[in-house]
Amino acid sequence: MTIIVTGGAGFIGSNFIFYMMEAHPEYKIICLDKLTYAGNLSTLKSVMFKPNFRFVKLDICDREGVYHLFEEEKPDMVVNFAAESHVDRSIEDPSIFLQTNIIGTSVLMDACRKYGIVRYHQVSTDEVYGDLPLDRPDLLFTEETPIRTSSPYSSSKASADLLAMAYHRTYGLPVSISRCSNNYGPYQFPEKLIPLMIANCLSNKPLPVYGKGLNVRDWLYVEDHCKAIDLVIHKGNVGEVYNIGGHNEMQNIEIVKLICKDLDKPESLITYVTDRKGHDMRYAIDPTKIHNELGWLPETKFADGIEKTIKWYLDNRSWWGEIISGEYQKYYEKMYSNR
Ligand code: NAD
Ligand code: TDX
Repeated sequence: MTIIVTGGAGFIGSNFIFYMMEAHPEYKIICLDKLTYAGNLSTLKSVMFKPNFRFVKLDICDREGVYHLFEEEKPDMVVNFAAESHVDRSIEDPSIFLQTNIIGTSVLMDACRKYGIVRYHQVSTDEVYGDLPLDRPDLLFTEETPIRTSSPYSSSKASADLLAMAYHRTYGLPVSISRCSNNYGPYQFPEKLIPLMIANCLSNKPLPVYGKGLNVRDWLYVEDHCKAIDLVIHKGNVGEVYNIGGHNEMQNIEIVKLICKDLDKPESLITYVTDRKGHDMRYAIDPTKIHNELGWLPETKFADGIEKTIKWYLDNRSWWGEIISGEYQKYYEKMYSNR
């Protein structure tokens, strides 16, 4: 079995590669990644020279390059993680989100049609369902919840999902889609809530909480997400959507306070800043379908997952230290100074 994993130099894609190379040592894994600001080749150093692994620097929008790779490798499956993934960046400038997340997805699926494939899997997000009110804890996103997006990011992801379903219906492409809640764990880029707060705490910098910090996210440890995708691509039905979530809703402010406590830093570092435009209030996934059909359940308790994550950032300062000392500085200044 040969699997192309796109976006494998990013957060979830790299964790998926590590997971798959352990779980299926007989598979060949090809990582296709453009190495944008969010992709980091050093993340893959432990697998880079394994005989059943290949890294290819390529943009998923590059049709000729993608077709050439398919011709060479004849993959059995494609798992598409490649995306522009940060909501705040999409609010600043949507264009690259439309290019990579929509056009890139169509190029990959065209290659799958042209060369034949047993499965194309689209890694999507709970953000395609919009948000839920804070005062209705009984409401959860199911696979039947209508698409109702808020940000350019979520709109681009929803567009890709619609295209994937259309390729299944029109061309019979064996497509599956998973929509996951917020992930956390090792190798997450420090622009996202949890690693940003850990990195700022460790540098005694202010902790910028948007609005009142009451927004709720449903946190899932990244390895549990990887296990779910492994199940969906092997045992899930084509033409189906599977929601993946941790049943672990928490307010942003609770998370930030917990990180302060764990790192023994004062809560006085917390600074309330101007809210994100169009900020979704609450996400909460109902994972009943994947549980009933494929037997998946999240295995990592939040208390254990966050402890492992904080320890990872403490033990791997050079990984994120390099990132925050480069281009990222300019981004941070632009997004957070005078906010
Ligand atoms: P990430 O930003 O950490 O990584 C994205 C990777 O894609 C990077 O390695 C980047 O170089 C690569 N990439 C970007 N544009 C590319 C292009 N045009 N061609 C090839 N490679 C390109 O993202 P992540 O957090 O690991 O998310 C991975 C996927 O999971 C995304 O599709 C995202 O929408 C989805 N998702 C993420 C979360 C989360 O909590 N992080 C939750 C649900 C779904
Ligand atoms: O500095 C911050 N302060 C803050 O209060 C940042 C970066 C975030 N926040 C808030 C905004 C959100 O309510 O924390 C929450 C989480 O923010 P992000 O880490 O940016 O994640 P989110 O916007 O929820 O989206 C994530 O989950 C779904 C991923 O980035 C997406 O790729 C995924 O689809």
